[in-house]
Amino acid sequence: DQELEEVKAWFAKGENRKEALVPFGVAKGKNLMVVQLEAFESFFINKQINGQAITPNLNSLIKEGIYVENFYWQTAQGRTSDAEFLANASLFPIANGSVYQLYYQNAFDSLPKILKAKGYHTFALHAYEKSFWNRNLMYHHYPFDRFYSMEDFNENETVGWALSDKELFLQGIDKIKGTQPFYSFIVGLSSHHPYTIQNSYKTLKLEAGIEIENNYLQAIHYVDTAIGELINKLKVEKLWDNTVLVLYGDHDAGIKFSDEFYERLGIESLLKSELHKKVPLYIHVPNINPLVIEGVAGQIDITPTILHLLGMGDNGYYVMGDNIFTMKDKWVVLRNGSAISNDYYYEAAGTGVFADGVCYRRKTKELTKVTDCQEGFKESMQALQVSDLIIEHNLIEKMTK
Ligand code: GP9
Repeated sequence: DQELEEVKAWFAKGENRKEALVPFGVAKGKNLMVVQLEAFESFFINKQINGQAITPNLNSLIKEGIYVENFYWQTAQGRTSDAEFLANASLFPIANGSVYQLYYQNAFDSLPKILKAKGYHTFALHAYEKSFWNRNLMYHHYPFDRFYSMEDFNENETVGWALSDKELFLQGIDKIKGTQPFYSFIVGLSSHHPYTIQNSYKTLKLEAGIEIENNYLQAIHYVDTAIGELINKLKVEKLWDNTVLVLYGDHDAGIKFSDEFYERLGIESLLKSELHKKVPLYIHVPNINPLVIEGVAGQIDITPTILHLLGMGDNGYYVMGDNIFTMKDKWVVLRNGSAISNDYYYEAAGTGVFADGVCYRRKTKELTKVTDCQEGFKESMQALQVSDLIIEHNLIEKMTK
């Protein structure tokens, strides 16, 4: 009972719909397509190598839509499945193992569940073995009405591990376009470690370098090309003007990049651990002005942000993230106890290169006392504990009975 009260108190904070950067309900009734991109960091966005843009399509999209510049992945051991969970259930992943495997039968106020109750058709699409990360059970439970896995696609083109992201997007849109309004959650795979895509898909001209670094750039560039195909298809199918499209990266590349690599990309940052905790978040909302959001945010904020756009709000739902459009300042808490605010970056002891942890001012990169950070995020850190209580004791089921 005590734990239940603790969790209820946390949710009593309510939501703030005033002074939103984008009006509440601006995309009411529109379709929703959320695309999770594999190992897709953000440091290469708007960067060139040998005079070639690494992500030309994403660079153009950002100029026309909403882009969250300081967006962080919050995954743990469940990697891709954790990112899916953060985005769809707006709770933290567990510290050990994956919610998808250990707690898939729990009750969640998930995005597909909320949207289904409002009349949306819900689809999940990932062209790999359906039982990987226990997706077949978890997707059914979320619930998605239909999960299109590897066996449902024409496997006419392989890039990396499986069907190319381009074919996943093109065939995927053909599967869902007839049933609107839809929420389609698409999980890409072409840029999976070790990034060895087939030679004919490596279209960047690169000088010899460390193989995995070059392969990573080629795979990212390929995925960007597939994003271009996705946008084109949405336009051809007349979906672009009635669909909210969300693109985000699931987690880092897991590569220890060389100094030479940073030089080639013109990246000078001395403290690189923060750089690799960032993934992109791009949102296309039909008929709104472009917007770049500088404030920090994380994957847990995706569902409340979408609910704002669709005019539903997150009031009354057990989602722990914040609506990006009304956030003032916050600490984005990472699963390993590190945290980032607009002013500070804190890396927990032993989680990166600093044995005792590190705290610095993000604008000046000036190192400061670790306690300066710890003082600021005390309350925010409680979120990890609240999320763990919810998941370990299946509290949403108890609270919604
Ligand atoms: C496979 C893919 C694996 O379905 O999701 O991703 P991972 O968790 O290994 O990054």
